Amino acid sequence: VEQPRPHIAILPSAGMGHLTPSCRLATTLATQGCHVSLIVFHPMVSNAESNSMTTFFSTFPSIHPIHLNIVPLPGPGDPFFLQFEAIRQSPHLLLPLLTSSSPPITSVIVDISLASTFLPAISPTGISTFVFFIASASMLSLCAYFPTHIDIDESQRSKDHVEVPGVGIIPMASIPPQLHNPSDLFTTQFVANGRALMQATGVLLNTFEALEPETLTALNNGVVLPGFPPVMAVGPLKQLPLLETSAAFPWLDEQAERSVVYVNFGSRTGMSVEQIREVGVGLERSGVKFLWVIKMKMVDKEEAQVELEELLGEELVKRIKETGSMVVHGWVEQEEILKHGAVGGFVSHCGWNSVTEAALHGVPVLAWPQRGDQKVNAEVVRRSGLGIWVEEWSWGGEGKVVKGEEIEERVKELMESPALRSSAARVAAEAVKAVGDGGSSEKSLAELIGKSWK
Ligand code: BUP
Repeated sequence: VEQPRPHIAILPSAGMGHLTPSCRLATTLATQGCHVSLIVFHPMVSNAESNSMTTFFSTFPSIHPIHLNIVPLPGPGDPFFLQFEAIRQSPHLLLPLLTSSSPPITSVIVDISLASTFLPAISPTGISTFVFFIASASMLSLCAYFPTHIDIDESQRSKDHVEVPGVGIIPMASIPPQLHNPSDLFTTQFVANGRALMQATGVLLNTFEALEPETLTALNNGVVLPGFPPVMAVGPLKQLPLLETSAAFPWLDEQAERSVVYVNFGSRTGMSVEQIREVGVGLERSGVKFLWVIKMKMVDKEEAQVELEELLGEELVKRIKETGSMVVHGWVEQEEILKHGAVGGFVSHCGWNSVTEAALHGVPVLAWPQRGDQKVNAEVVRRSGLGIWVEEWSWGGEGKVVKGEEIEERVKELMESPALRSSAARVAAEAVKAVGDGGSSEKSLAELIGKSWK
């Protein structure tokens, strides 16, 4: 006789930074014996998303897909935030499927960016709702507390920072730039979702105890916000087994252990051409072999096939080839790279998934946040010992250009510091312990599955 199992539906949001952890959570829960459905809204914004979902469902046939169609909202604006908004307006499409599903759905895990419209819509069905906060615990504390912060009378409230009770001071310069503008679409969603967190049965995080201990304690003890739901740190979530490997690996296989610096500023960088060239100068001057992934556009469909010579200049491209480094203009399988023994450092925008992947594989990080929550994440990187962060370096697209000489110095420090190497290794050991037998993240996962019945 088959044991009864929870049926958990996962509702991700748009963008690889949201889809990737949801897919990882789906397979993790399926491995633990849960029925899992994954809800996908079409059309998707980027090719990376549609390609990854096609591969995902064919690789994991036990995960049940729920496909829904929405009408994209017209611009102007960030295409991913517009997609969040289009999905946020669509709970009515999902509800009939949730309530008629067989076996019956016992709980729904909703991406934070969709919380304020889906939680109240699902609640009357009696199905329990969890929020998947796909960023750091630090960022969760800001999201939870920010509505209280803006409710404080303007004359009483600090203009320089947000002080999150039990967590500390987050300078205004580190919070997502959009939050400085109360009428920005991101800000209105952020505040509404922050308020909605209180309605959840629990909040899931792709982090682990040893990476953000004080923040997790402050959240779970109700210090950040009294009565806050249980926060379950279940990370770092495991990489999905791959069908194909990227072209970079034969090249990596030929490199000496820990000799290569991997450079990737995320899929939505939009770094200026001038800054990209300075990165090239800095990498070259450092004398370290590099694997550098360049993206020019926010959405990969618009990524023109610019010749690297045109972007970086013929001379630099020639020298890169001569010195045996590698530049890729497009998508790579990042975690395959991070776990490769030849990689000794990671220059990263500090998207939260990238941070957790570096943590799991013990790759020291040179943090260079570009936008959104990435400065908050960079602070976690620095505080935990996973890496270094040069706070004065500008956001991407801010206009100020960091010179090649400065980049050179920091890349050398990243690759040569024995203290950094051993502190990153310590973080990795803690990550492995957290997801291992009896580890903190494993226990939180069991707690989530237990609560999914109620
Ligand atoms: Br770029 C890139 N290959 O080339 P984050 C990313 N990834 O596998 P966020 C690749 O996508 P932005 C690539 O390993 C991570 O799992 C990466 O998520 C993978 O970035 C995910 O790091 C990206 O959280 O920013 O915040 O979504 O959209 O700019 O990448």
